[in-house]
Amino acid sequence: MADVFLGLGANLGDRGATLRRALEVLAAHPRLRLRARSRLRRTAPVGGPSQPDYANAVARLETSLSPWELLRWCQCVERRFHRRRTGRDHPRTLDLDLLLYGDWSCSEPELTVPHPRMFERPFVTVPLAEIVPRLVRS
Ligand code: A4P
Ligand code: MG
Repeated sequence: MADVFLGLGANLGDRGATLRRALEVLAAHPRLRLRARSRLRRTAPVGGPSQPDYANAVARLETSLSPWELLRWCQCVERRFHRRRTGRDHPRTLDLDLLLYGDWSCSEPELTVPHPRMFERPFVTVPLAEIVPRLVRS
């Protein structure tokens, strides 16, 4: 079983309801178990065009899915919440980022883990520190 961290973000539609429901849908996979989730936070958008504020959260899961299987499952859940890919950093109903997958690493364009920008972004580090204080130095 791998110890996995996912970043969740939404800035279109009912952001809070989407993140809560998305976590339920994600964790309903028979090979995934939700271990911890941060509170939802409202955050100002970083990068991209002018767009609404985000709701962000981080979740810790345990899984027997491979990293690539987990990426595909995340993309499937994004589609279920009507995610449309209009461009990088554009507003979205749901974004699921694979932040960490145990101590595994990969730098393919389709899957870069650890997520390359995670430690620069307070909308990731703040909720991450809430659930695993030792992972993030303050
Ligand atoms: N991909 C590569 N590595 C990963 C990974 N570790 N996890 C690939 C998930 N996907 C990964 O993703 C584009 C491609 O990245 C996918 O095909 C996947 O195979 P995407 O979700 O379509 O595009 P994106 O999310 O716009 O791009 P990216 O690079 O993931 O952006 P980020 O880093 O997710 O940033 N401001 C606030 N306040 N809160 C936010 O949540 N999010 C972003 C997007 C910008 N500003 C934000 C927030
Ligand atoms: Mg993304």
